Amino acid sequence: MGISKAGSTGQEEQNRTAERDPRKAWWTAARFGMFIHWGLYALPAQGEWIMYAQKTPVREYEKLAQRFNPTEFDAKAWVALAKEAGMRYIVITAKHHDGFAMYGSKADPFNIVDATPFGRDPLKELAEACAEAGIVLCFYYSHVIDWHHPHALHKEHNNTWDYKLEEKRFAEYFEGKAKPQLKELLTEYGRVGLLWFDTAGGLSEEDSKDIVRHVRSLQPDCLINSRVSHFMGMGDFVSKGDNEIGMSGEDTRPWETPMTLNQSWGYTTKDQVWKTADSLIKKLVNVIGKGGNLLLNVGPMPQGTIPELSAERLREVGEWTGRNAEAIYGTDGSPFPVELEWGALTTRPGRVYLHVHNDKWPANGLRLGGIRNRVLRAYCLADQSRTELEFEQAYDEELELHTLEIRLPDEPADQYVSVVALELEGENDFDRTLTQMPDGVFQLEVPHAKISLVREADEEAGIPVIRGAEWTFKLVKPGTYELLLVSFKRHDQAWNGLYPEPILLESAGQVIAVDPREDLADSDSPSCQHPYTAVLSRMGQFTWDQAGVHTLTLLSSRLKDPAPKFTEIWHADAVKLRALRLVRVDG
Ligand code: FHN
Repeated sequence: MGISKAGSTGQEEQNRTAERDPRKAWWTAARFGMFIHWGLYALPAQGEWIMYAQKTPVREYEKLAQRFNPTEFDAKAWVALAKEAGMRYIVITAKHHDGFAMYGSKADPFNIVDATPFGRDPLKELAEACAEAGIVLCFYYSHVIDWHHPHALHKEHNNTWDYKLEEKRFAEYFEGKAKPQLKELLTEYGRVGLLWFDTAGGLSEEDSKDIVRHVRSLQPDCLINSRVSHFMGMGDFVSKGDNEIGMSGEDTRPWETPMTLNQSWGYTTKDQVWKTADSLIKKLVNVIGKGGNLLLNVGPMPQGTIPELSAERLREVGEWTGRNAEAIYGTDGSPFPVELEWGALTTRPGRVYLHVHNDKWPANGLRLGGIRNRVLRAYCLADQSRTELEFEQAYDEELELHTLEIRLPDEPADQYVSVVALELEGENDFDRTLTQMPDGVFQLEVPHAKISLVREADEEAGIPVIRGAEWTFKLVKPGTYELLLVSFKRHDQAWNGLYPEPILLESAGQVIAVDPREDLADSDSPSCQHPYTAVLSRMGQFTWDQAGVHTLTLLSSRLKDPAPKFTEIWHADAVKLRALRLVRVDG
């Protein structure tokens, strides 16, 4: 018996060997960064889309600049807060969609130095403070949307109240403002770690490549995020959708999740839905456990300070990251292609770190499959005295499975998430096949399936393209399992119609066809959040009498082309088919 890799896509293997590009090494090691959305929109305090939402005429919006005087801005204090939180880089909006440059731009007078009573250049001050503190400074630049410039042209979100679409000449904006401003940012602020582009809707492939070339010619080591273009594969790393946490094995390139602390980016007094430190830490470990970075946002106020509700959360997260730095920075994600019900897992040579959620603390011990090395020692990272934990390793010859059982202390050792460190003998040697963990639910995630085309679309008959996902997996505990479809549903969508036809499941001669319903909402999922909710749909039951390797197929029109040429991140899907969860009926 034996399966060579997770599913049969080879995706996980690609991840492991993916991109050991030295240009990206600082970024992949950093794991945690601060996003800052700050601009004139802080004054009306209703988020960064206020100009568009209210169709504020350019001449009116410009008046905000006359009142923008953030005298309490202290670059060192911002950088110190990022550092205290455990963040290793800062990405700040040099220019957002309103077209206002938050630095002294010679290319366009609509900027903080020339148009406000403040007259200072916060990006210069941040560049100095970052260099001093060893934090990498990076810039967000809205390269397509610009509601101030008469010739900026986006696929959808344009200033049509001041300017006529048909009179727009995109090149005048692109060559006259966007590229010159990027040149300023890349030549006057020292090393720029990365440029974070956004909302590329409508940008041609040629113009996207032009921007990439432009950046590379000015600072070859400056990284570029994927939102520079909607054509796949551009840039150095993938920015997931806003607040979107990927599935294990989903991305073959380094990736990050841009995330809000509440539900907004720019400062707003309206949104008071704040994530707790507990939930932030769980999301952080979920992201790094899948090998990603977390870029967590703050929206500073008009006077130049970071809202205290944000700062206090970041400080609390920082206490945790400080104690657990070893398990965060420079680590790799989990080698096991499964969501772990009790938390997350990171590794580095000779070490495995188990990030166990305190509210799932397994009083009767934690069991894990797949570590082939001999474990030398186990202890809680937060335990200063490093008291050794008892553990036992075993090998099941029939199943070809290495297992480890650790006896944990009665009480969690840290706040919110407690990290258990394992010291390994020799080079890390993990079983990366899709194998059921000894405890908890077992999820078959879509990226670990082999996706194939089952039926072409018939547009006339209104039949969508149907794809099949086939998982090959090792079941450790035979028995009867309840099957739950895991979907992420956008908050503004009604469920009806999201799955246009019944989903077909087949394994070991058992077949089920079900119209998925919105049976349960998993509101506490660390891998999901606003604007999505994790929804579970009961699909029925399958019984597997034998442990060992099985296959399961799922047919649905909601399965995506695994290698699209183009994607429109802006139009985030109404529903994302994430996984099939297997829950053992008899415990
Ligand atoms: O429209 C922007 C939004 O204002 C914010 O900057 C986010 C951050 O990822 N990006 C765009 C929407 O995806």
